Parts: sequence; structure tokens; C-alpha cells
Amino acid sequence: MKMHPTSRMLFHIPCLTPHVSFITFHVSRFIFHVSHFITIFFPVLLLAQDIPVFNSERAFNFLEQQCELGPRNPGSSGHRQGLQFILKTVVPLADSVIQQQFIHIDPYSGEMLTLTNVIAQFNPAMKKRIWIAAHWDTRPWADRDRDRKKRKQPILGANDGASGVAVLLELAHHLSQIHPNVGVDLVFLDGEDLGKRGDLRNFFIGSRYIAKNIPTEFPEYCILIDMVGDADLEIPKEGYSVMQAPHLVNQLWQEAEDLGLASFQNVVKHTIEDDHVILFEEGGIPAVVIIDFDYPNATINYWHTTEDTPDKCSAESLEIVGTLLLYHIFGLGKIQIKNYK
Ligand code: 1BN
Ligand code: ZN
Repeated sequence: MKMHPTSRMLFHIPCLTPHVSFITFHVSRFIFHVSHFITIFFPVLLLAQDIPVFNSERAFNFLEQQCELGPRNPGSSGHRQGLQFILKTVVPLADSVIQQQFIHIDPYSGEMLTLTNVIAQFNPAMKKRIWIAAHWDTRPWADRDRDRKKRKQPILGANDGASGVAVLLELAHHLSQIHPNVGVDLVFLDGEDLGKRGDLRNFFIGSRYIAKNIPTEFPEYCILIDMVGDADLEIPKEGYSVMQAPHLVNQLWQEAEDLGLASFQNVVKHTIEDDHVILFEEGGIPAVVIIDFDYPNATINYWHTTEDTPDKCSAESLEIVGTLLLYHIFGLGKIQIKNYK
């Protein structure tokens, strides 16, 4: 497995202003460097771990393989196959896999839907844990399609569904080989997109269930990823996340800056109700979302349309988000785990 040399990315030494005499300047610069080495570098060197390199090709393949199953809305054959695809991939990689299966009565049709949250655990014995989550179901209706005739069709969800799962499955490959100093649960949530437009009570069914039935040690925090495959990737901070876990948001966007990931923008642009709000409000878990809501941009929209297909996504976008998560899990992030409430 390829590794990032951790030291290449972590250190930056600020310049001193040249208004002191030559000797004073060099002596003070020496003391400055030595003291910085002791206070910053030494603990980092002790704690730093090699950071695996995200395999963007394999990740994009996970996205395509899900889309080949067709729409994965609950009740469909694609949904049943989507679950089997996730299980088939994570069971050989994870230390343990929990399936949380439950029945949901669809309020619009009265249909009984079987929903399943999947939790792939790494280091399950560790009390200190974080959740990395994504929804795996896709929306039953393309209700924002520009073609009215298509608005009752289910969507393929290359970005809205498959992209987050693809990143999680790629993370599973790395977590199976190198163990970070924290327990990690990859949480695949079902029933995220079951609500009609404007009816938020009927979205986020899987996260409502897991929030009330937490099957792991209580996590320190949760990072949700959603719509991270957009080929034109732009990820501003999200409003609820900033309110729910401001330190975690700042840490993640700082880590993105450390890595030079320019798609992460240090502005709050949208306030979006997603699974992270339910996990926080109903489960008490400090939760944030990494989401590119302008898909592909502020003037064109593929979100909740039949145009949410793999050609609108890219391996590079998955790599950007996956690289940040690997850096967070294996790198400096683990030093800073604390109470995010
Ligand atoms: C995100 C992707 N969401 C659904 N698909 C959550 C959401 C629901 C965002 C309603 C805005 C409105
Ligand atoms: Zn959606």
C-alpha cells in the first residue's frame, strides 16, 4: 500500500521579521526552531502515523457498481441488491458487521418497507469511537427533473447515495489493514430520501432509528458525507454542522487547508437538514455533514433528477473527500479528539 510521508505535509515554519541584528536574529531563530520542535514536532512525531493513499479508481468503481444495480429506493430490487453489495464488500474487511433491520410503513402508499442500517466496525473493543456515515438508499422520485414526465421515476443516485457509500467502502479497505488509535464505525444509513418535497418528517428514517437504538459504544462524534461525487466539487461549511459541532467543523476544514484541498471552502453557504441533524437532535451525537449541495453549480441542477448519473461525478472528487477523511482518521485528527458538544 502506498503511504503519504506524514512529515511532508504537517510542518510549516513561519518567517521572522529581519529588523534585528545578524547574530541576535540567528540565535533567536535557532531558539525559535528548537522550542517549536519540542512543543509541536516532538508530540506529532510520537503520535503521527503513516497515512494511506486513497485509491480513487477503486472508489469510483464502487460508485459505478452500485449504479449498475439501478435505482436503490426501498422496496425495489436494486435496493435489495444494494444491501448485498455493501455486505459483500464490508464483511471480509471489517472486524464485525451489524445489520439493523426494521420495518417502515410508507406513509404515502401504506407499503411495508424493510429498511437496513449497516454498521461496519473497526477496532470494536475500543471505547473511544467515531462514526463516518453516508446514506445508501436512493430517492424514489426524480421530483426536481426538468422534464415533468420523468418526475415519478426513481433516480439512479450516482452522487446522491452511491458517492458516499463508495468513499466509505474505500475507507474500509484501509481500515482493514492499518489500525488508527480510535475505533471507527462506518455507518451505512437507509431510508434517507423517502420524504415528499417539503415533508421533512418522512426523510431520514434510518438515522431516526439508529439515533434511538445506538448499537455501538456511544461515538465521540459523527462525520456524515453526502453528495461528494460531483465532478465540479465545492464544499462550503454547512449551517447546522457549525451549530452542532463547531470545533469539529473547524478542525476538518483546517485539515483540508493543510492538505491543499481547495474544494473545501471556509464559508457557510447552505443550512441543510440531513441525517446529521437527526443524529444530533434525536441521538445527542455531535454530528456534521460534508456535502456539495450545488450539483453541479448554482444555475444547473442534477439533484433529485434522472440526470444524477456517474458521468456527472468523478474519481477525483471522491479522492478529495476520502483523502481528508484518511488524514483525519490516521493523522493529526486523532490527537485532538475531545468533547465536541
Ligand atoms: C440530501 C440529499 N438530502 C436529500 N438528498 C437531504 C435534504 C432533504 C436536503 C430535503 C434538502 C431538503
Ligand atoms: Zn436526495
